[in-house]
Amino acid sequence: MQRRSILKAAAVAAVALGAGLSALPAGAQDKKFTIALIPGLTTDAFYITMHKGAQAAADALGVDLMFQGAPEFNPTLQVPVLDAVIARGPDAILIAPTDTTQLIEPLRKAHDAGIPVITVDTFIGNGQYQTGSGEADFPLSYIASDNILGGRMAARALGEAIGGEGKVYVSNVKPGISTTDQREEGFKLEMEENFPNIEVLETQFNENDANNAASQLQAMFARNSDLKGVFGANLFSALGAANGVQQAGQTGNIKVVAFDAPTSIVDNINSGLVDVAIAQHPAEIGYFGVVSAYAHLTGQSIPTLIGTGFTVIDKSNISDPEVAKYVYSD
Ligand code: T6T
Repeated sequence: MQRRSILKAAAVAAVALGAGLSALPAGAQDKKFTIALIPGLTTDAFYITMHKGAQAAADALGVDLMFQGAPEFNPTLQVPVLDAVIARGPDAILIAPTDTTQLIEPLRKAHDAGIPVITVDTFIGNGQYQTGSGEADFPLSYIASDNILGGRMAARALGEAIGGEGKVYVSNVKPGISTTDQREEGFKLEMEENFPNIEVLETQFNENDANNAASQLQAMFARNSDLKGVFGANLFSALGAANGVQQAGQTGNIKVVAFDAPTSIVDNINSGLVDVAIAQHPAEIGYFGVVSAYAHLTGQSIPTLIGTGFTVIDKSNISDPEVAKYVYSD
């Protein structure tokens, strides 16, 4: 290995290990790379936090980071943003695809143009990349939470909160989103396997609109006066479901387990409206997204899958700074 490659490899490894390296060794980088990050939508605390993590890695590596996205979580709005980014010719694209199938062909254009693609948070196809199948396996890596596990964790928290029996449902965004589909799948599997006395009612899809989620909660309660709990499968689903519980005057009677941890959900934990929040680590996703793209661009091989962690937040630990640091940035 040439001396320069060794220096580059060392720099990437040091950053990946969080060694706090702020500048690369002289001459370690010949070209200033531009990496684009396309979130699911721009105004969501989850992606705002991911952007911060990505920026931290970009600053450490001397990379230009471009953050461009749509105002809603919607493939019809995301594809033109992607096309515009491809036209600007970045060195790599990190993207949270808003649909498992509708983003395949638009992303293939980037791949065909020689722009490496890494998906963050969500995946396309079945999320198994570089398998040689040719079926949407062209992204280099998928960097995200384990969403099946997260759904199982939510089911355990809700199952325990309601004492192992009664009716619950999942407030979800819409089918076709890898993350929220998997959370629902994990939630249902866990309920089926370990909570035989809990009935999971039909999922309510809110199109990522908290107002819809709130109205649906009230309609579900009107039809099921013995409703015991709800799992909000992402930030807007959880916020809306919690608001619905409050509007129905059922705080504490209908338990809420939230996926994601914006400050508003933390307020709801403090007030007793939400029992548990499963915080993802979006800053980690953004950080390792940029580090992985950089590693690839400088000739290193990268893992096809990088799993990031969760922090379970409830009233008992929310004031611990080691837990509070996982609350998302607004
Ligand atoms: O839950 C996150 C993200 O993981 C999901 O893919 C879409 O919704 C969020 O951005 C929260 O709003």
